Amino acid sequence: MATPAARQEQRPDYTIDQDWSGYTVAEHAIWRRLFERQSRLLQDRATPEFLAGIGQLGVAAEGIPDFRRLNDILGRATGWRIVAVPGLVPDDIFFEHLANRRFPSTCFIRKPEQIDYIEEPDVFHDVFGHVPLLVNPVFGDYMQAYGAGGLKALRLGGLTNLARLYWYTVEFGLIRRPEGLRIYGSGIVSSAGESVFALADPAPNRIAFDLLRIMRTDYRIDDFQESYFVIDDFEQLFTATRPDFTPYYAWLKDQSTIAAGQVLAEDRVLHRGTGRRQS
Ligand code: HBI
Ligand code: FE
Repeated sequence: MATPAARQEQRPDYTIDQDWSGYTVAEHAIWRRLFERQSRLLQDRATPEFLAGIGQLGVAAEGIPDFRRLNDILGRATGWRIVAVPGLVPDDIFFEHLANRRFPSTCFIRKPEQIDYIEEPDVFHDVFGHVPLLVNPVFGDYMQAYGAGGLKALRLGGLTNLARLYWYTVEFGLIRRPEGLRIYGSGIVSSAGESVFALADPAPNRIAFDLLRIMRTDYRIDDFQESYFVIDDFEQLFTATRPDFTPYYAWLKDQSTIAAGQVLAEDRVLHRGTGRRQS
């Protein structure tokens, strides 16, 4: 077992060692329980790119993955790499990692009593939720561009706006597929309850992706989302974020904030939510 000192040694970029051999049998069992439940739920709910990523990262089925083994696969696929961090890191550090194709992941796993809900991201959210799509070249490029855009947003006072984009795409995004709506957001794919709710419940709005509209929209951190935004494909995300955001931030400064559950006359609405939670 690793000494506590080895766990706490943190570098200036906030990275630590994962200390993979320090996980207990019980911790690996929690991962497997979450992994098996989500794999089953997501079979006909997650976007095929996500399921393909899970397939490529096969080692993740056995227990909490060793980041070194995942990085061999991920590095060969898209040049992305997972780095271990102790928890949420400051925005500038987070963006700097993404801009260099490093995904910061927490190491700890939730306790058995937190199996259905945990406020802070744990290793299951960070790895199962985020890493499979980093195997996808277009999505990987979007994440890197987001990191570079984040560093710029910090200089331009646009962080609140840009964080909403991350929330409604990377964390809670839906995608339109020929076979129907599918999930790609990591906050959804790592949650059993929201995997069902986001696609099937009549309560939330499902609105077509609109960059500036999303950057004006508040979000909920304490419950399932009241609105989901739907992209056509990952190219749409990457293309929408290619322009210089400087004029966007200037414009957004004078715009009112849109409430999380609000629908606008100009929205392209795929499903108008009933607003009442059914589940
Ligand atoms: N740190 N480890 C970690 N994971 C995150 O998702 C994260 C973070 N720091 C900041 C942050 N996210 C957000 O504030 C940005 O997406 C805006
Ligand atoms: Fe996340």
